[in-house]
Amino acid sequence: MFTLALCRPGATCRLRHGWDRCQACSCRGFSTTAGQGQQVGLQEKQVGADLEMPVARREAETLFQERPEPGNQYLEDALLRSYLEAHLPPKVLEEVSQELEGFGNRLLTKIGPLGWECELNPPVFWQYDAWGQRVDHIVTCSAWKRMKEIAAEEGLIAEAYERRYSNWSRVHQAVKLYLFSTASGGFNCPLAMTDGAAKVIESLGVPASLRNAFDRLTSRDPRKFWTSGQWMTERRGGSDVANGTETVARKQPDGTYHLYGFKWFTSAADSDMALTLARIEDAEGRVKQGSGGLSLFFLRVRDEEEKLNGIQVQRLKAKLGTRQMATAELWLNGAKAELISAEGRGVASISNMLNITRIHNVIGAVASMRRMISLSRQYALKRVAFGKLLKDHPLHVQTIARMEVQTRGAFLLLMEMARLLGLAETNMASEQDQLLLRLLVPVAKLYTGKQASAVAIEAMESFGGQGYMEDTGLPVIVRDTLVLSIWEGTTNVLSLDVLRSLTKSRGQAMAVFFSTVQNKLESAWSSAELQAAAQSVQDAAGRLARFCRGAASEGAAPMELAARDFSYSLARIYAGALLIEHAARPGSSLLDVCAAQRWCRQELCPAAAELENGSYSAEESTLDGALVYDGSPAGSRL
Ligand code: UCC
Repeated sequence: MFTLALCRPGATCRLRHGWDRCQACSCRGFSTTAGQGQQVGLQEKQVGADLEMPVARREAETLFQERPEPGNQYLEDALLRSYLEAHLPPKVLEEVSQELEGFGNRLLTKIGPLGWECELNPPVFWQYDAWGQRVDHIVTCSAWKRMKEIAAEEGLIAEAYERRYSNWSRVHQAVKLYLFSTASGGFNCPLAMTDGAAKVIESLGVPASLRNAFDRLTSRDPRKFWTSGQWMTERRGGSDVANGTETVARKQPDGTYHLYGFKWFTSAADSDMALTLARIEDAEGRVKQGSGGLSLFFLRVRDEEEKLNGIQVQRLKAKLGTRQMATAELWLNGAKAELISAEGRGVASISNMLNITRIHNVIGAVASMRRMISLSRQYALKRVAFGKLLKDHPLHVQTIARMEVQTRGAFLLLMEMARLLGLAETNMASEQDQLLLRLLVPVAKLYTGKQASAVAIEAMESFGGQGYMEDTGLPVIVRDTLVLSIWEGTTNVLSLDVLRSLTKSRGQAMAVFFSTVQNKLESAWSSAELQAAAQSVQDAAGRLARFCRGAASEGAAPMELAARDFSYSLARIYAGALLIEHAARPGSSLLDVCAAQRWCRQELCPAAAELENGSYSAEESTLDGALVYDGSPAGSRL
């Protein structure tokens, strides 16, 4: 329902602009929002005045609504600040908070507008120059280039490798990336891979031949800073890398290799270097198939004269989202590369990169959720419907509150991974910590990827039709969020990775999981407010333990069918324990307690619930097939 009112002179207009665009308008218009503290009654008087305008004139006026205007993201994020206060040593907290406040201001005033510019000026591909020469030039906008400089200046990668805050450096870096993510104009993607490449090189002990690359990937100097690609996907396999990779590597007399093949998706194709997989040919030109035939290579994308290194760009991908960032199809036609893993250990080596980019994926997911909720919450303070502000409609507020609970659980999962990674990188992690981290990365990636899509779409809906309008910037966040459950491993592929991590640890990872959950609940048992929530988590953990024992006796097939529900159970139980732990700390807020209680009211162990429903039986699986293929003679299984 619209109320009609005069637009304030000088009020901002969102037409053809993002949230932070034009200051030029001073028009009369239809207002459907009330400024903070503004009374609806005043608007109604104005309605009368507007109605006296000639109808034709009124129709020509601008629709005017006040935009939601979140402020400094760091200062406005109560959960983030309380997490840092609870965990960081006081001296580190003081320094980090100061830096984050400044960064929050820079995001608001400088980086956010640049991010929007990246969206408005996506990369373009020039295959030929005016004179018919093939140039394969990916042209990016000046804002994108500036983002790269800012990433270096802010130490968005360097922070993790300098370790100036010892084991807390990863938490610090994760928080900066989280704040940066939705303002970054897609630059969070190359940063994820840059971090992953630095991690791989560091885990190799930074060999002399890779020293220059490592120093550049982790540099704070914008003139030196490099970004990296991660070229894993080929036409026959995005998920099934082991069987889908066709690229071959031919050894050269100088010990380097030339790569020949076709990379089907290469994100941030304007990067300076890449890590990629290929099969080494033997003297007879044969290659070994499967995972054991894959090795990991380092290559520069261009040489010192900016000429492509035996690479041809076939085209840029037409994507649903992340359009600010160039994703390309690349022919490798003799690209000079260096072997950096043991032969046949390519997948295991690149998994160091994968685990980092998966953590970045979680960062992106939590950041999107947080951003969408901030905008939605702000809007609810201004938008009037049915005679009152949205914030005064309990159903609307309940919807935002449910998103908030989801976001809080996801945020604490993220911080937990960053904390464990920080311990691992400063030799302070126990074997148990490392097993837990290996397990939590795919769990958090798959769970938050799905949550983020759901929350982003729900939050978009909270703006009504406005949420669907391109120039509000909201659809951009939604589009860019939808990829998070796909790239870096889909939900099902990651569910299987969860099983891989359990099998590899011979069940130890589960034991660590259960004991850690128990420890986190410890402080809640004496709290009248949190006892029931803690009991729910404990019960769910008990059901999951029984589920595991049953699955162990039944073999791999039912476990594969249960993999997704099983992973969701791990995520919900662990996030529940984290929320409770956070709420049970001295000085916690009512909201911390309330979020923990509400999280724990959902089904925390869907694997056990689905097992009780018979979902993983052989009959159900046959029926699944029938449901999908019934009526299709080619596919029918009955
Ligand atoms: O590149 C992409 C987009 C880039 C954009 C990045 C931006 C993201 C951040 C965004 C910010 C907002 S997308 C392409 C990504 N591709 C994938 O994620 C691949 C998905 N597929 C898988 O993850 C599969 O599970 C594979 C490829 C890992 C399966 O390979 P294999 O060879 O069949 O698997 P195996 O044989 O089980 O594992 C081989 C070895 C084993 O070690 P060993 O031999 O010692 O037992 C495994 O334990 O690799 C080890 N391994 C791992 N180790 C496999 N996965 C892992 C892991 N995650 N961690 C540790």
